[in-house]
Amino acid sequence: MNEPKPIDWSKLRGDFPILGQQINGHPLVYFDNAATSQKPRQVLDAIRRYYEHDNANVHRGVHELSNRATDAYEAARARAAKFLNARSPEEIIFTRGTTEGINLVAATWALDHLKPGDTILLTELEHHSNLVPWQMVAQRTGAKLAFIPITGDEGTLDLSRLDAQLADGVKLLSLTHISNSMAVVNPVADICARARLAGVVTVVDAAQSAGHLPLDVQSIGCDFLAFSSNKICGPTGMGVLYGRRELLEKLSPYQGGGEMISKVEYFKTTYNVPPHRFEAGTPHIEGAVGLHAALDYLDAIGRDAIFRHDQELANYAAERLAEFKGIRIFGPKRGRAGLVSFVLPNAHALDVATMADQKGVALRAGHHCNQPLMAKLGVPATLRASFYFYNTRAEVDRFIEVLRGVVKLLGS
Ligand code: C6P
Repeated sequence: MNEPKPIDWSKLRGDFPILGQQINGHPLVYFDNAATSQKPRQVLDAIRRYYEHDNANVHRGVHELSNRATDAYEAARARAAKFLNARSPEEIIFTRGTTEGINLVAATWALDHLKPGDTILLTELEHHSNLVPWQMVAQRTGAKLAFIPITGDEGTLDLSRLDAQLADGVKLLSLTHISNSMAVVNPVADICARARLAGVVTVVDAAQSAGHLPLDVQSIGCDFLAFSSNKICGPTGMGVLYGRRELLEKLSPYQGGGEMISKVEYFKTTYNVPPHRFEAGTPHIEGAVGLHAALDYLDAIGRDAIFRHDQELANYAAERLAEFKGIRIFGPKRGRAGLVSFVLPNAHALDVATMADQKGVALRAGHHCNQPLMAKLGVPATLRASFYFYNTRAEVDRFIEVLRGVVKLLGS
């Protein structure tokens, strides 16, 4: 077998104009990638090219520019289908991001199907975007919520009772692939297989996994999967919802308006076929163009290699952080995804992040939209460093050096 060609990570870093700058007189160390990633020139150029040459509205015109815009938009859909190994582009709905993707399933499948006594199964790891929409559905339908528990500070799921939980009136299971606070990678293929055996519809929140490891919706076996473009080198305000064709065909529309119809009369409307039925109004065309470029960019590197790179940085950061006395590091000891959350003794996370920023290090501090999880862990907030393929070991060393200075100043 041929050895894979070694990747020149520092050359890739050169594709990101934003990373070369100084912040507060220090070189920028950008460790907030789980919130949003930076964008390579290739994505910025694709958006610029689109506006300079092809800009028009889609699916409506008979003129050349409209045809080009439509082609670009639909080519992005086909590219997203390939990225996820969906069976066809018709299974790809463009959204504003993961949050809207999950809300779309909640507002359509869940409101159509759930009734009092049914259960929606989630995990204790979920981001508010994969919790609040289900609370709203529960309030409206009379369904109840149940949670797969986690095991302490490692945050891995306790799946020992999963089959019994699934058998207890569960109609829908929605779970994150990678936890944005705990760096846990959930075994989604195994969990979805068990859910399918129990006749349960599955939703995977891939916000933290889509740009970090290979994703194959057919081998995961989920019914729906959502991700955001902004976390994977693409533009903000753009996202993808994959839905299994058999389900999409039977789904009620999400919002009403242009594009989602096939015939409108004053008192009734016949709806368009999926995926257009779920995309009312003028879509985020340049978002699709930029996302297309981002998917090409990531796949030219290889998501396996990206995962190994990010994981190695996260392991190294966790190892170096363990040098701090009294530190509490969250997440699994083995198999951590590319981020690390931690709490320093006697130091408020926000103070630490603000002081680190003075030295050019961008961290995130807070509950990371995981308030129930933070309550479960008994902390108001954590500090989080999250990595991407353009980050380096030298940046981790710089982060540790800055953190040492902060701890010394705070006397913690
Ligand atoms: N997390 C962070 O951790 P949107 O805002 O729709 O692009 O993504 C929401 C979302 C859903 N699920 C998970 C697991 C997530 O991590 C996120 C976004 C960001 O910094 C913002 S809180």
